[in-house]
Amino acid sequence: MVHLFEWKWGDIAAECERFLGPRGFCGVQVSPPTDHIMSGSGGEPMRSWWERYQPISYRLESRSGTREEFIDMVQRCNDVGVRIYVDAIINHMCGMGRAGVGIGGGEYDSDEGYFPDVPYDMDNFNGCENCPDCCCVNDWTSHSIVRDCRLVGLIDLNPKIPDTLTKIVDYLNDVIDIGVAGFRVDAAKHMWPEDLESIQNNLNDLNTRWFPAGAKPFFGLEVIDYNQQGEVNVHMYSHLGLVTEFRFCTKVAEAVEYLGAIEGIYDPGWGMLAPEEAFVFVDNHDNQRGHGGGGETITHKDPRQYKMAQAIALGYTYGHPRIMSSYYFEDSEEGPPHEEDYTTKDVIINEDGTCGNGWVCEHRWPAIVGMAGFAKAAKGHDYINKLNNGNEMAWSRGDRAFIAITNNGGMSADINTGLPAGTYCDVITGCGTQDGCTGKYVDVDGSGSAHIVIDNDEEPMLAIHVESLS
Ligand code: LM2
Ligand code: CA
Repeated sequence: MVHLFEWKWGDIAAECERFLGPRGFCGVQVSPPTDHIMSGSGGEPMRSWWERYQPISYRLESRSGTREEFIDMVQRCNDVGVRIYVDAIINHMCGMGRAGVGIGGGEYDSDEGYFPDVPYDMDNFNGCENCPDCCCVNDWTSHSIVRDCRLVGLIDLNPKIPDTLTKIVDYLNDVIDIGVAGFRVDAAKHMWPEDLESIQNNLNDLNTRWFPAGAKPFFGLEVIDYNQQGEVNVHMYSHLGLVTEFRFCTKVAEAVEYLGAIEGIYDPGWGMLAPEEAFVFVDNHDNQRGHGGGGETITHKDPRQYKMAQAIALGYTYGHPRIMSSYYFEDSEEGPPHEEDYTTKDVIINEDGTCGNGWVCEHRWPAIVGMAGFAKAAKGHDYINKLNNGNEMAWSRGDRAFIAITNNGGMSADINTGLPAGTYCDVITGCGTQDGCTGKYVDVDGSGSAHIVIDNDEEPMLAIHVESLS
């Protein structure tokens, strides 16, 4: 899955057809599709990315486009086998003290609980009775304060009220019927697991135009858990879907510094989720800019480390990986690349396949696309250690895939790859074009052995898999 953060629906549709489908990507996480506030009042940043985390209605009109454009994107992506996952903001609406008209035309006044377009009124929200002082989340060890009070002052929905549950379910069913495959649930930690379960129990099956009868939506639940004593933790949600594992970001950063740490990525002692329960990423839209609890995070700003981290995330066996696709930013609050009037700029694709107009498109970096193919080919196949010299590692995934990675400036060794004999294309340096292998060739002999050479310290990996047989 790739998160096309802040992309417009038309650009996503085009990307599904011209790139993601052909390259075997499974799905796209899209930015929140609903009507939202426009930030910029009282000295706050103009049109920040975070305005989309303050919905004011479930009308599908946002900075990314209209309802028609959303529907068109879902259809076109599904038609080429790429699923759409909606970032669902169902814990809250906008911040207190905000009133006006949303980008999609919905009226709102949070202090009055006035969201007529849904419609919601004050009765749909949690009150302040059980939220001492600020009525906000101010005690992370109180699970009820975390769930029932206002996260950074955002008016908090109460899905235990039947009408609130219905409204949330109607919104999710609307996009399910359009053809989305599931959800990333924002701030799931701030919702009671049993409420999420009630929501799930009321959802429609996926649209049978693209999915088998009876298929249920995917859930990726956002729970930030750094193993703090007494706090809400990821295990409380793992029966409801995949759960974000933020400690993976720290672990992968450690592994980039010292490769031998790869085998310690899954650390039950840290309270981490079991591998098959975890939704993982090198960075996400929050921690790449110091939001959402921070932590040491590697981003596109350090390309060498980032490519290594993605090779580990996509090559190792911990969790279900999501790739971040960003826009360039200086300030942590700034919104996507925009025109004078703040409409989001188109994603331009350059001659060489990179993106223009301020879009980073990490998912198009050859080493990362190559590793996405590796992950797909290797999925479900065991990690088999082939070499562990501390800062020089190599492993296979069953007899399907093999990767070598070094932090020693280069590598030259004969290694048993575990793969069938043949000539493979290294997916880090090439492959992936219609004209065949554009990178290094690797000859695997009848015993599975190959001479592995890594000579570019900017991309100190080599990876081959059964689908990169040339
Ligand atoms: C999340 N996790 O549960 C995200 O990790 C987090 O980044 C989101 O906050 C949060 N949920 C709500 O969806 C982001 C951003 C905040 C921003 C909120 C709402 O990190 O800074 O808060 O979205 O847009 C902003 C202002 C904040 C203000 C709040 C309410 O930055 O100062 O609080 O709006 O008006 C008074
Ligand atoms: Ca809540």
